[in-house]
Amino acid sequence: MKYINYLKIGILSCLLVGVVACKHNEMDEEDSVFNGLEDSYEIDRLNVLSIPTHASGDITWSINDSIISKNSELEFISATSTVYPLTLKIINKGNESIYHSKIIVTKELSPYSKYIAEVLEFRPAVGQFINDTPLFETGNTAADMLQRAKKSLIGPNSYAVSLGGFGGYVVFGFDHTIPNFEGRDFKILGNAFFGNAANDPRSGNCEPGIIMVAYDKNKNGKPDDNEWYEIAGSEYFKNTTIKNYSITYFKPNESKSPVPGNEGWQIDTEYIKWQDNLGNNGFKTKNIFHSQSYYPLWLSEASYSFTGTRLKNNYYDQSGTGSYWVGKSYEFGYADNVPNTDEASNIDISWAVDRNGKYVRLPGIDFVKVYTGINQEAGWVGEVSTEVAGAYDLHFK
Ligand SMILES: [Ca+2]
Ligand SMILES: [Ca+2]
Ligand SMILES: [Ca+2]
Repeated sequence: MKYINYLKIGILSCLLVGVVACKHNEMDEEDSVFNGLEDSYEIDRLNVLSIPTHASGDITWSINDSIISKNSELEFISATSTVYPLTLKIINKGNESIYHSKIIVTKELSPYSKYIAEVLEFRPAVGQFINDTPLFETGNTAADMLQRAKKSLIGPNSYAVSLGGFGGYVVFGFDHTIPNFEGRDFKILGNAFFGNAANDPRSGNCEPGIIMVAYDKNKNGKPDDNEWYEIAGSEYFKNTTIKNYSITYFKPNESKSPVPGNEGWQIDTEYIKWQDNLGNNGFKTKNIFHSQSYYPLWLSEASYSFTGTRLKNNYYDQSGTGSYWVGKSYEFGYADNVPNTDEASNIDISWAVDRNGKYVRLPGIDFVKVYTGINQEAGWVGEVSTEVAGAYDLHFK
């Protein structure tokens, strides 16, 4: 009996200790005392330094006389290696506390590249340049095709990969964080050009792709699902733009009898079946200019799908006879939408929005995804398909 009593008391006191410890932790989190800054912080240039304080109240981070943040966690990035004097002021319940430190920004040991450093995913939709740009050879796997995309896109001498029709995408990254400074921050290269005979001077071969950006906030070297944001281009808030548009493409039977159309360029008007989440379906046409399969031959699936933001069709038949199709460029915020020399091919990270369309303030970005934003066949010109031919950091020196 005695033994059992002791045991009971033992358990009871453990429980009490547990409850007290638990209470204590809750108090710590609610009224956590900020213990001040380190004497100094060190970070390579073009990397984000995060200094969380968990402090509440009116918080001001400044360098000399410039306020750089009002958040409880400072996220700081510099393009140059230098030392910054850092001041943190916290006003809480009438008490003002001031902390001083410095940020030592060092230069990276092996030099960074301003261009794409890594391609993480390459998954094009169907299209007339699929299996061609980049080239598919018998036996190639998805991994081989990713390798081809890397060869095309990494570094300064990059060239185009085609993303096919709506949804087809590529994901790439940089070897440093592209900082979100004042104005536009990075450029995506494409093969768009304006047509000499186009009535609208900013029309021609313009095939806008949606741009998404990821800031590697948890610093694990990967773009996690909750780190992606869409760049809200000029069409984002318009009611002609369809969010969460989904499309499925079905693998064609390449040996079936073709259904030629009335136009001489139409080899098979019932070539690749597609359906979307709005109840529409149809076929992609095979044309005389491209005879290879338009379905990625490295995919074994009988169908595959994409979801994203769909822009209003931008191509129209200017001639009225089907001979001259032109694509109208959108004002800003898309890939392969204007010539590479045009300011509209430059992107501001401040245009990033979350899933609810609310602007987010990112210190910089590490990864970019581009996908074709149009689901349209432009006569003999074929499907509207975004090409990506490289990208670079506009701030990099
Ligand atoms: Ca910016
Ligand atoms: Ca991450
Ligand atoms: Ca293009």
